[in-house]
Amino acid sequence: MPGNKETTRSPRSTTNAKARSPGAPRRTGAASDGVLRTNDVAAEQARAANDLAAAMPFNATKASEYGRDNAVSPPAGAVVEPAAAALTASTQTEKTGTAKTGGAAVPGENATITSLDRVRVDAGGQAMTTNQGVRIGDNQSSVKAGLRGPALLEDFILREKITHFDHERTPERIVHARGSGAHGFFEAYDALTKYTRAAPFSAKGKTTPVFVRFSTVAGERGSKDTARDVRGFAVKFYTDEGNWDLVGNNIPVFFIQDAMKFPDLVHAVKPEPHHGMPQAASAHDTFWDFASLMPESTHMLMWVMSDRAIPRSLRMMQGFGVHTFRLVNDRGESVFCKFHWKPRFGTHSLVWDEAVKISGADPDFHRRDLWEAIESGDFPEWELGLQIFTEKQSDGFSFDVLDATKLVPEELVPVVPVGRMVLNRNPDNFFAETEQVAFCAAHIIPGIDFSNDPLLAGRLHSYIDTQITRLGGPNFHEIPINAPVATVQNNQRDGMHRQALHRGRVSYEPNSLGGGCPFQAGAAGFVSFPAPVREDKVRGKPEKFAEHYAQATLFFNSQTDVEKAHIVAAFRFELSKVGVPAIRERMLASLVNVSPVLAKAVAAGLGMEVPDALPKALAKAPVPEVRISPALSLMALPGECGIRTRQIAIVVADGVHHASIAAIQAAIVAEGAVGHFVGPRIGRFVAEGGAVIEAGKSMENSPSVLFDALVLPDGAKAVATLASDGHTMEYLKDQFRHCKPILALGASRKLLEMAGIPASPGKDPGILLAERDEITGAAPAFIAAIAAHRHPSRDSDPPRI
Ligand code: HDE
Repeated sequence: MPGNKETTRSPRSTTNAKARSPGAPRRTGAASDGVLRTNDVAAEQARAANDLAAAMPFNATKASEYGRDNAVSPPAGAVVEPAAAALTASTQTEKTGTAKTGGAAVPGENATITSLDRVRVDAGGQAMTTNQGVRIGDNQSSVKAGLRGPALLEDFILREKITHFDHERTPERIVHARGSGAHGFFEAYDALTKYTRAAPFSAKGKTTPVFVRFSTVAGERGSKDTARDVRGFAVKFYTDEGNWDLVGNNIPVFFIQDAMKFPDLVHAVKPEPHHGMPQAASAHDTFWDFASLMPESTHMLMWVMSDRAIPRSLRMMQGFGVHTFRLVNDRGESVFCKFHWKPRFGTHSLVWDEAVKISGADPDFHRRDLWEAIESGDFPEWELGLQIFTEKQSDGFSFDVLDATKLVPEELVPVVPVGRMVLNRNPDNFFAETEQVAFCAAHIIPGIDFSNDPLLAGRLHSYIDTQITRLGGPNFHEIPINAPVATVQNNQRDGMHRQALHRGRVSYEPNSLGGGCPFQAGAAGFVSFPAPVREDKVRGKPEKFAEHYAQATLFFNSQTDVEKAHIVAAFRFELSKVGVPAIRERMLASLVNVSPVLAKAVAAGLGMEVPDALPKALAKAPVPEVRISPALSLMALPGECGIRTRQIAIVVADGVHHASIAAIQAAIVAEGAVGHFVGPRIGRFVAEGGAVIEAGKSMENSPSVLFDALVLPDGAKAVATLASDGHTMEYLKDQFRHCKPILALGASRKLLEMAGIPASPGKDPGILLAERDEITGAAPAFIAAIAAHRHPSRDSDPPRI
């Protein structure tokens, strides 16, 4: 008889691994066993997971799956007790946490914790059950009439399991399908009661919990993160006056002016319907056909062709509410307002060649970056700023503030900082939180109201409507991630998946049988701002909307030379993928209206003549108030975080000089960066003198595009090995081409020569040479070079990437 019926309880793991408290300083790579390792939190967690896995070296109950005796009396499954509860948790960011790790909730940040704790499930120490709570004796085999006989329909355990599996997917979002989310809080700098009675701004220091979801727009749920695309920036504030969703983008304007055109825009940019290509890309005929026939999209096109559309990190991009909103105070007075999120980590972007290569090397690049930053306690942070202006003031602007293809230049109306948002907890479950979260532009609270922006009006309908299909009915607000922390009371009843158990027999109002409850709140509740309406009912647009180019020109002219070169290159790339010459020509004709310099450069890149300018909808445009806006350049926000969270590759091989790479790792780790050891393969390498270094990544599994900077090691033997490895030259060439910093120690300068990289010290601040005993002197310059992010001076003029 095969099998052993004893339950195998492996001994408690001997690991010393403990849950790292979030916010704790990162460890350096040097461990107690003397092996030098990468210092990132993912590597620490991987080591803890390894201890757990090692405690179960084989499937101890496998042999007990066979034979009649085991079938009628199956053994219990093997169990290993983790050294710490957090080792089996989804996330280490448990500070805002649950009883699962015993962590106390931090006052003020955690109003969502109670509602989410109610549904958090942790399997630690628990037996497996059906959905009816019946304990499952055997999860390995289906029920059969005899060991070799037919499977039986009565097997409710198999049928329940397969049926649930069959329905695991819900429809993905029609746009913004690909996204990543996180929990956090918003903290008001000061009371803003002069302008608004909105709860998050009611008092200095007040905190409101938030859930944020970032997304790309065009690609499907499984598409790459680094597509050239607008990024969604949606924030759900769980305020004590109900949920407020600020559903914005990382670009302050939009392609179209009226909701009527949204399905057309999305159909044009999505994969073409006959063959379903291309995925997550605007570089195809239908998009540019539509865009070139819709001149109001030109301003947005400038942003989308700029490096804003290929951010380095979701943590390094701005967010914008896009539309003009209203703030309303408790006296019923209203001002107009635009919302801005400014990242503390600064605005940084990829370059196109890098984005393309990353999409192959790590399609989850942004999701991973956000996750790891939060896990490591380096919490992403943004400052919320408001542009506040009166309706009367806006009547005098050269553009219409109800037109979502226009921004209000910061030089015209300054951005006033009003608070900060910190993302300090990863979700426990991607589907339950990030996938099921339902944002809605119509979710506003007392103190905030809509303007008459016709694009916004369409959104107010669309979001709830789409959730009914996507989340299976009208009760999606009861899904825990969507449930407000404020009480929900109304007479809506029933519908698919209803959770609330309403008591009593009254579900109407007015009523006397329920004592009149729930009663309308009157002036204490939401009251629409009484904006006067006195015109004819028409299907049309205001005259000012007909001006399509002034702000596209403002944007282009406000960019640095490098940014302009990248915009030219992006138009060149995208239009080169357009197969119909007439569409390319039409788009070029439109660009002539933005800037003849731009049109000429793009035309040259396509081997075309510059056409005549596209006829304008408005012959005589009003004079713009602002002609150059430095705030529109990515360079305006370098950030306050130095090299924190930056990923540095330190290349190693057998025979490296140990002390110098240990010293450079310690120097960058001290500044909050992650120093990854990358070898010709993963695993251990023996340095000169016998010390051991463990490479967590290989040049094959982690190309250099995944890193912000590169260190080449000293050590003759290691350099010889690296020189003979084909990946090394690609590593170097890509780092150089993408204008990222390289530090070559000692003998490794030979590798620079082999790659044709000019290594004359001082000429390029991003290329540094140092001997093995010069690390103390070299480290500050290297750190400064990483903080500068890129060194475009290295590039030819005009820059070619
Ligand atoms: Fe959206 N948009 N949108 N949009 N949008 C959706 O809602 C829509 C627009 C934005 O992380 C959908 O739940 C219409 C502008 C973000 O879950 C849908 C119009 C801006 C997200 C929808 C617009 C946005 C969405 C798809 C024109 C920037 C992702 C699934 C009238 C201010 C939110 C869903 C998340 C998602 C409709 C235009 C931002 C179909 C009709 C302008 C960040 O309802």
